[in-house]
Amino acid sequence: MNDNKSDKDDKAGLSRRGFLGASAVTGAAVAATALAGSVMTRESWAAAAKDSQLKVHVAPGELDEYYGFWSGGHQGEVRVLGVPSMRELMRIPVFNVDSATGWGLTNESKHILGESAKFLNGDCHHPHISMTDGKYDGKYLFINDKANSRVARIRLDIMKCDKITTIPNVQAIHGLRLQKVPHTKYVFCNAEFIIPHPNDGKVFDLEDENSFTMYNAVDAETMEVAFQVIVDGNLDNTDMDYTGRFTAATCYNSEKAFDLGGMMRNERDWVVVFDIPAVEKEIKAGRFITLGDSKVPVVDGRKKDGKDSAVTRYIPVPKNPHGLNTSHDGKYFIANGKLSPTCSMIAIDMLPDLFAGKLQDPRDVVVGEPELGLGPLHTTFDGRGNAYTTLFIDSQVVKWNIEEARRAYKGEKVNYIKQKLDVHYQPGHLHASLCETSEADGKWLVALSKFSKDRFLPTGPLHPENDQLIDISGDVMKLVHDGPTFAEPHDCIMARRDQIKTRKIWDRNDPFFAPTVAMAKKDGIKLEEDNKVIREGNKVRVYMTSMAPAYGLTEFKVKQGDEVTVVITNMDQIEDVSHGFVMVNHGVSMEISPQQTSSITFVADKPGLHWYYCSWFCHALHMEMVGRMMVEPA
Ligand code: CUK
Ligand code: CUA
Ligand code: CA
Repeated sequence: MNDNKSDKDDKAGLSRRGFLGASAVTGAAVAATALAGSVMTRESWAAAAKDSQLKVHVAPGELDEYYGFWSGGHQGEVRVLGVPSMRELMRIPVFNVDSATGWGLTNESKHILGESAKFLNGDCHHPHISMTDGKYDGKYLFINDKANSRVARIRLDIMKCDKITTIPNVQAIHGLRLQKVPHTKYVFCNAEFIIPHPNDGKVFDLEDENSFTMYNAVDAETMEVAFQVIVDGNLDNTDMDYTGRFTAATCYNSEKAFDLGGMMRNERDWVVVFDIPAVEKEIKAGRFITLGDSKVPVVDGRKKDGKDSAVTRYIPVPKNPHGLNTSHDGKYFIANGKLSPTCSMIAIDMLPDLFAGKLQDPRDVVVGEPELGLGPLHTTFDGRGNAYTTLFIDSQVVKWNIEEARRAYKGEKVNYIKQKLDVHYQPGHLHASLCETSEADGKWLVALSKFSKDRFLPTGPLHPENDQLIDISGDVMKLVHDGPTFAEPHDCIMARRDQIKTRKIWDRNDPFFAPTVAMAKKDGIKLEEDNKVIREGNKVRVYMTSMAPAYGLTEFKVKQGDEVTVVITNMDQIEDVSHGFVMVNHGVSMEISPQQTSSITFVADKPGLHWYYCSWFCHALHMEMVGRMMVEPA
């Protein structure tokens, strides 16, 4: 199967064969169920792929059926792809700095980044689209930043980030999901790592009761943190139900350990379930604390002396679970086993009884625990009663029937495994079209594979990842496309193209550049007409318009050491005529799209003549779209 693998790779156990060999041994125990489905060979899926190639091909001039939003992982951006072509349409810089658009350089983006503009890195994992009545409403996309504990919002009408919030008193925002019904009021996000409180360097022990992490809810409109809930253990992934009452999160570090061995000590970790209206009730009743300088209400969701809190329940599941997915029918929270070959199905309709104290054992709500294969990480749904789970170690996607798995748990002899498809290699997330909504349509599935190994032309030691497109519209999964991606999407989300409505040109009243408009107003400037230089001490503001192929000002004069702010308003009204502004040798670059105002501030620290030019090819005379900054020596 892997003819071009070197012996060296095989010895290191890193080849495809090596991985398979390892799983074949340990997989023997689960072989009874594992082999029940149709196992595809390389030959059979190649043949199957041929059939579906026509479906994937989006001919020149045609448009994709779906928008896909891909996390850019530790690269920090969001990428927009068309599905099924898997062509990259756009990049939305968020936690990174982007030289083309000027994200992280312009005043507008720095205003949005706020305090955290000092960080030039990010690590995003989970992009999710806002919902109304359990369906994507196309308004916003939210994404986490694990690296600097932030949550960002992207406006999908302009496909720009418009708000970023740093979550206080926690470290590493990881799992992130949205309220589905009645609409996305809250963005729920997990702080993964346990830290001491206060984290002032006096205590470093994690076993102390003042060491904990928190579950966080951000108001989707204001992007302010609405509340935090202290939990036992740590938090990995999360999702919400379709009633608006419960959310759930996986915990892999119930041990509160700080090393690998310690985190695997317990036979079981848990899924923690939150009763959101109960949290709101606690806050209303004043039963909360605050931490440090933060005003955010904090509710304690930990067990006290073995007794449950008013807002949480802990459901034991096999050790170190990872993904947490709500089935599209709203019936189950599915916790993915990772170290266990199983997924745990939690019946959401039994949770009210669990909270009401009517159940003997929290495990009573686990109504299915199908054995799927090695390393289940994430699960998605096709709207036809099937679930699809990634098997990291087996390098497969396994398709299984949800209700049959429930019946099997009760002892019935049913073969819930429908198919196992090889993917290449080691998949993390997977995502089916519309799968997080009640409209899951079972057409396309993307498996986000962590290793590409031999699938693409070699690119040196650093390899791309491999996002594979799988046709799930029929009874059999068919692999139809390999998509190389740069570091590391983790997760993606797909919406029907009619669910996303974008603007063609900017609205002059757009809040995105409102602070700049306010500044111009103070300076008595009409942005749409004026080409003027305003001086205030050593601060100089250069206002100009742009219209292909010329800037409103082709020269301006400042003094060495001046802090210069260039504000440009693009008066072009024609779709797609974006201009740029680059001041040579000053690290200055930005985008100004039709009807947009953009601004950037820098110090004119070198005397002499300095050219500026337009960086987006806008006109036959684009090269001539230039000007000069003349800096007089101090
Ligand atoms: S996590 Cu990366 S594969 Cu951050 Cu959603 Cu599971
Ligand atoms: Cu304006 Cu190029
Ligand atoms: Ca553990």
